[in-house]
Amino acid sequence: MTKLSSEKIAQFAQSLHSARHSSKELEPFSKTEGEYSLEDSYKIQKLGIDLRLADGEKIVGYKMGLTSKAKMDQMGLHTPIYGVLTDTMQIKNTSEFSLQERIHPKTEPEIYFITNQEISSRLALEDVPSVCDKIGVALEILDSRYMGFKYFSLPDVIADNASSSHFVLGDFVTGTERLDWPNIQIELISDEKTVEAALGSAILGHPFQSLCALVDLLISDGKTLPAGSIVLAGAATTAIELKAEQWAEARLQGVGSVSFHVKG
Ligand code: OOG
Ligand code: MG
Repeated sequence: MTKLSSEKIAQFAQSLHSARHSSKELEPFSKTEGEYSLEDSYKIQKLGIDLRLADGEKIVGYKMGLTSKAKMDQMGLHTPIYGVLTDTMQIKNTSEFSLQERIHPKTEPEIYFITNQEISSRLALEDVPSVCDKIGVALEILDSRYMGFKYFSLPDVIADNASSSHFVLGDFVTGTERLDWPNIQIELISDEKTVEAALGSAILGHPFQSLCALVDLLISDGKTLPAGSIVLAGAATTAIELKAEQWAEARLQGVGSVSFHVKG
């Protein structure tokens, strides 16, 4: 396995940042450099986020990725990962999303959490409701900076901030409301037709497990999860490509819905 120099790490972070701004696809680094470590890939991700912070963006939370079998199989990668969410990635519920300046965007249904306190130690599943003000339904818009949105290794996708582009938060319940989360139905709807559906248990056996897994990953990196963080649990179904004039919607049984309209 190649150990990347700090110059290479900075260069990759800059290439991904420029690719996002210019909507140009890159060769995955593992194709040109060979295998590199997860540790190096999170360093690239962090430098990429530092570039966004230098542009005036603010961190608002995290996204978990590859937390369901459907997503793992779609991407051919089988380990949960995380990425960082910033304020400029958020778009309003029911608003327009332009395809201009994107590479090959997709959307997928998500469950989100908003934390009500800093979390600095391991979290048990049953403690999740008490540390969340809101648990709701979201749509994530993904856009990989790599060729054809495919053929990448796990470090490549981590370096690319887990293919994040934008996200939309929709209806929610308060953390204290009791719902049968593993048996809740999640649907992805395109132009009023259900195109993907799954149960909450598709996400690591229980959607709350995703928040626990994020906390574990952050703690092992010496970080904590701040109060007020938005966390996306990872999609329970595969993602679909966006097309001009499409209405994309996600529905979470007993919770509500979220949508956006695609402009060409
Ligand atoms: C990686 C991001 C995965 C999810 O919800 O599983 C993700 C990708 O699909 O390119 O966001
Ligand atoms: Mg996702």
